[in-house]
Amino acid sequence: ASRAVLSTIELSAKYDPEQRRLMDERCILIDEQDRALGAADKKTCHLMENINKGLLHRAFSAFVFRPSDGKLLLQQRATEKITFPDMWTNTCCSHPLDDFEEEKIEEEQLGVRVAATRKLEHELGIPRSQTPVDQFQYLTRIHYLAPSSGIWGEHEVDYILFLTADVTVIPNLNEIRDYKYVDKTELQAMFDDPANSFTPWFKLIARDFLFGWWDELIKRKDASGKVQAKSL
Ligand code: DMA
Ligand code: MN
Repeated sequence: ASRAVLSTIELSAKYDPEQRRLMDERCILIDEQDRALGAADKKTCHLMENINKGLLHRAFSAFVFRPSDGKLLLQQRATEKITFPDMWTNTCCSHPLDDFEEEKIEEEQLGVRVAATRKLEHELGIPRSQTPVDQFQYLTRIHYLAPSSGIWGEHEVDYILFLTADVTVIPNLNEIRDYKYVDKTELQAMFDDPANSFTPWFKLIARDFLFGWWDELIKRKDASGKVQAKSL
């Protein structure tokens, strides 16, 4: 997509002021081979009008598992979120930013690892010391497109990161409404209950990858109790 043809809008006062401010963050633009092309603000990147012209950016989805029982930490997005409000989803998703030199480093997925550590602290209040960048296991990256409501949507190459760690959660209520730990059976029961809504990427990752990887995670629990995920 050429920058010249991109659309923008004025964010109305109906949106939460903090979430409006965060729309000024600068995402990393990429091509379909995940090669960096430049940067654009988060607002521009998430307008369906631009996504329909091919605009694509880099993202991550982090999944934190509790070592003692292998349960996955889920979050419910805050009502204040501009995209996909109130939906249940994996532990934390966001974008490596062009605003930070470290988050642009591609070797060993360092940029997305640093961004995951930053956002686990911002959204869930998890101290950075509990999420060292080298402890994340990189599984794969997926290219997906999903409309949200109204003018908004997602179009990303999403890096999937697993972390098995004991974490202290102090929720940032501007970002998340609720959180809970679930095992596979409990997650399936949540999916089966029509009262719950889920983000499209979490449904996709759960269907195609998560349930299989989760088995590996549990099987590979070694004598020390440390859980290892299989990298594909
Ligand atoms: C964006 O997540 C990333 C993915 C993988 C959908 P998000 O909307 O939670 O990001 P942010 O909270 O930074 O806007
Ligand atoms: Mn995005």
